[in-house]
Amino acid sequence: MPEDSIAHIDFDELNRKAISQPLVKQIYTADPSAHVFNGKIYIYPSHDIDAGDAFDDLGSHFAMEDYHVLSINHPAETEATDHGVALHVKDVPWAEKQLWAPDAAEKDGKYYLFFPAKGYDGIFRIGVATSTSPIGPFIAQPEAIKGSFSIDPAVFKDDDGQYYMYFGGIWGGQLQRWRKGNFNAADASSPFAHLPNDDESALCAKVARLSDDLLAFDETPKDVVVLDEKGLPLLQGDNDRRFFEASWMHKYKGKYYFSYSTGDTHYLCYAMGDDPYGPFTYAGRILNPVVGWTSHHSICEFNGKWYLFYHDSSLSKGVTHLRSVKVTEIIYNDDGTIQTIDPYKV
Ligand code: FUB
Repeated sequence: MPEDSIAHIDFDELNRKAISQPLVKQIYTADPSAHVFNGKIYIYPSHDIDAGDAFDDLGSHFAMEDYHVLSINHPAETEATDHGVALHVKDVPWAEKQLWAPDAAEKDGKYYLFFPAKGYDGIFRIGVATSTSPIGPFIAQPEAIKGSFSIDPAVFKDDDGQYYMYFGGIWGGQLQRWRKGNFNAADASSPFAHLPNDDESALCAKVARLSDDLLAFDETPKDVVVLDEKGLPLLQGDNDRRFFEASWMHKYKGKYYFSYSTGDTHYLCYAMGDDPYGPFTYAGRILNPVVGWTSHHSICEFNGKWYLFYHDSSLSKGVTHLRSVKVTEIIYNDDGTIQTIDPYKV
């Protein structure tokens, strides 16, 4: 739900209608990436703060400085444990600001926090930090991942033990500036410069297999192509369905589900495929718009049920950059499609 349409919302009423409540209320959190490690659910969110930056279409108001890890023992728990600061931007040598949506992975008892941040050159890249504990503290690598760019890393471990990173985001996420392989700094203040025309194929999220130590790309990132019902790539002008940001990958009954946010139309959508590289065919909406401009999620299995971790701005009464993470169950239809969730009961 865009910010300009919140003026008349009765937030007490909205919170009564909400299908779930914030998992933490003492801090603002967003972009929740949930994983089950050692039988417990760990949530890796952005830590939203009000740094005083004005709203703009580049997302300058998302000026986050650190990450906290949250945990719950079961999705029915109403209050998550906040494990405190796991990584601060001042401890990331290459990063200046804007710690946006992170993700985490575990391999051989070691934990990896993947995160985007803007460097001192104003360019978003993706870094990695490691820890012996799922709650950190995490120690950042001295440099961003070589060949990385843009935002919103999501790391998926396939059944064969290979790890893949899905990433990217348009507008303030700068993906459109990398269309020719190098960062295009022209028209720096415009979130729309360098986007394809509406009748051209939409910009795609990217996917790259990770190296064995999970600290590097093992290949040049490839396009995550989403096809329409005719087998044609979605068009850039198809704002209700095309990729904007917030990639996630999960596997259900042997199918790969690539899910993402449509950004300016505020949907969480998904597309299905038979291979981690795609192509994927658009399959529908997972979540209708929430209060707040952004929508961002993860999907996680726990004890045989599937859950959507998402956020909204209901606790802050609609402030775009002060969001709260929530969880609700996902229901699959027999054909593998996902039932669309309304975040507020009608
Ligand atoms: O939290 C900052 C940015 O907002 C994320 O990186 C995007 O996915 C959007 O949720």
